[in-house]
Amino acid sequence: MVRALVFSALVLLGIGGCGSSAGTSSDFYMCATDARAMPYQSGMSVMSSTGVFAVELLSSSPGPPVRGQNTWIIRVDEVATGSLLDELDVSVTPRMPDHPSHGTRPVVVTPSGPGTYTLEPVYLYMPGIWNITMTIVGSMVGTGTTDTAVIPICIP
Ligand SMILES: [Cu+2]
Repeated sequence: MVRALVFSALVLLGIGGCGSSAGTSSDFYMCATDARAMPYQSGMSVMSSTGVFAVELLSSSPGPPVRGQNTWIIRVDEVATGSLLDELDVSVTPRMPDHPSHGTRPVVVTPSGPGTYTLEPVYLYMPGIWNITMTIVGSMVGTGTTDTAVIPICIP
């Protein structure tokens, strides 16, 4: 009996750690009230941190992204020239800013057209805010440029 109670308490703590900070009894994360997220829209775009690259999220499948497995297609261009950039070295790391202790499955990046890359799996297995960080290395830009871009997505 004592054992069962301890187990229940641990389970509740576990759920609390990934649930809404608003303290509701719902198991849906309150995406609408979290100002850190960008609402998903196909074609949404972000600038890399020093403004060299623009990254457009052409599509998420499913879209909006769901809890679990997603496939993303992004397109990268050079802001200064508007050129689509092929042959970039793109690596992708999804992390939850509220849960520094875990990541997720490795994301495989596959070139799939002019300036276009397929990201799979984008495995967002918990509700809450995920920062999808893309580290982009462009040896053809300037004398070689590395920059990062982040798409913040909320999973309900
Ligand atoms: Cu988490």
